[in-house]
Amino acid sequence: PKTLKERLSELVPEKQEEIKNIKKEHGAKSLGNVTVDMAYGGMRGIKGLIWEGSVLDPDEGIRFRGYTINECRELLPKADDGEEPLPEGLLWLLITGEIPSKEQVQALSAEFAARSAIPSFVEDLIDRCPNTLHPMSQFSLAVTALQHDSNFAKAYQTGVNKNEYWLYLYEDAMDLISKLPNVAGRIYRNVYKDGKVPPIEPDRDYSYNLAKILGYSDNKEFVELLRLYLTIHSDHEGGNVSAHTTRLVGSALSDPFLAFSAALNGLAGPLHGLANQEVVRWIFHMKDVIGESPSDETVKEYVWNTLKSGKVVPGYGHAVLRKTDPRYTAQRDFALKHLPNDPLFKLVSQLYNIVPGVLLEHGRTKNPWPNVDAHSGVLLQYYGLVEQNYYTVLFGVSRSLGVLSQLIWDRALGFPIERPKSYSSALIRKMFEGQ
Ligand code: AMX
Repeated sequence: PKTLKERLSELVPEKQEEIKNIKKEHGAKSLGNVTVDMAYGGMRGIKGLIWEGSVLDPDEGIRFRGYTINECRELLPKADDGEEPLPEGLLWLLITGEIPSKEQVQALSAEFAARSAIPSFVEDLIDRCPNTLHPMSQFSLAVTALQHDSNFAKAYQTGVNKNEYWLYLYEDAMDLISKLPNVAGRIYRNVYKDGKVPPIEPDRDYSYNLAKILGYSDNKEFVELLRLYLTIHSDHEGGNVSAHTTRLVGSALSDPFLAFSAALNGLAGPLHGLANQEVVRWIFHMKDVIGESPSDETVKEYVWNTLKSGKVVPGYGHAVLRKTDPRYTAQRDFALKHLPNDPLFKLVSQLYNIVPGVLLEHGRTKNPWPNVDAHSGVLLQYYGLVEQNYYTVLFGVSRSLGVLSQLIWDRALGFPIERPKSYSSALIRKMFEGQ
């Protein structure tokens, strides 16, 4: 069977041709109106990006290359000992639009393991970080440092033809994804354990190896959880902060290491990826204040108190989604199957019954339903990975799959440097009030 790079090499010219035709046929057509409110409002609703890997429907949720999360769970190849999809297969799907064979996915697992070593100066850099430095900051630092070995940056310096950019981009993307378990695992071991990092096993899948480095691979259910986790956090179309940052920074022809470390800095914000940490912190605080098995009434009061003190309810709301996030539902399914009686899961379920009603009554948020981050922490807690400040690092490992898939295409399709137009408020007044 073909390797991923071989298949991609066939697809690139086809896709280039397709885009040329789309632009020729539809290039002058409008995707919608841009209002002053949109310009002030975080560009919400402006359709101004092309993103091939996934599209987010407000009601239905994400589809990866046209496949829902449930379809991916069913169709993507599994490990011999597992039922959840292997994220390697999702990467293949995101890059090519095709469901790979089990053999092709196994080849990717082996390739990731073979490329996984990180330079010793990056190990030293991570080891020198104080344990008080947030794991996401350490993660971003280390990814920036991996830039040292960027194929793309080197090729650019030697004056490679721009038609070949994507080939180097591809190598960097594969290197970066492969090295993330060693980076993320080392941070975890340093900050929370004894600093000893076990080796990657060349014949095991990516999620198993990440679980191993973290110290949880003896638990098959945890490995399964990681397979699901890494699959569903990978991509959420192009406008979210981490995806858009990767695109934006990469468009300056900064290499994938620089683009992805910038994305991690955005993922580290509490309104984006850090929400998974914040959810657990918020629930623990709730337990401290109102006890382990609170009544619905006291939970409701706690949620109201959060809102009244001018804070967000973490894990709820979304800029695009208007229904329960299918990534939430997939994790809830997992919990119902593997930890139905866990007390923390019961609290998460109780919140699911109560928070949307409160947010609706509060009347501000456009979407009262839970997002992916409302559920991920409770699963990790159950298996003993209790250090919530670490959770966004796992989100980051997964997000690499989606954003780097697209970055390869950005260069293959010759997307230009991003440079939207801005106005000042003074100019807005002048434009619409005259004078
Ligand atoms: N709790 C309280 N208020 C909320 C809220 C929540 N969960 N979600 C939205 N709101 C408020 C907004 O702060 C805003 O208030 P304002 O009018 O006073 O400025 C108002 O409702 C309207 O916001 P919106 O249009 O519904 O949302 P948005 O597109 O501006 O923001 C998001 C989306 C996710 C940032 C927001 O819902 C939020 O802050 N949620 C909590 C944090 C969170 O879970 N983030 C993770 C999202 C998923 C991810 O990226 N990983």
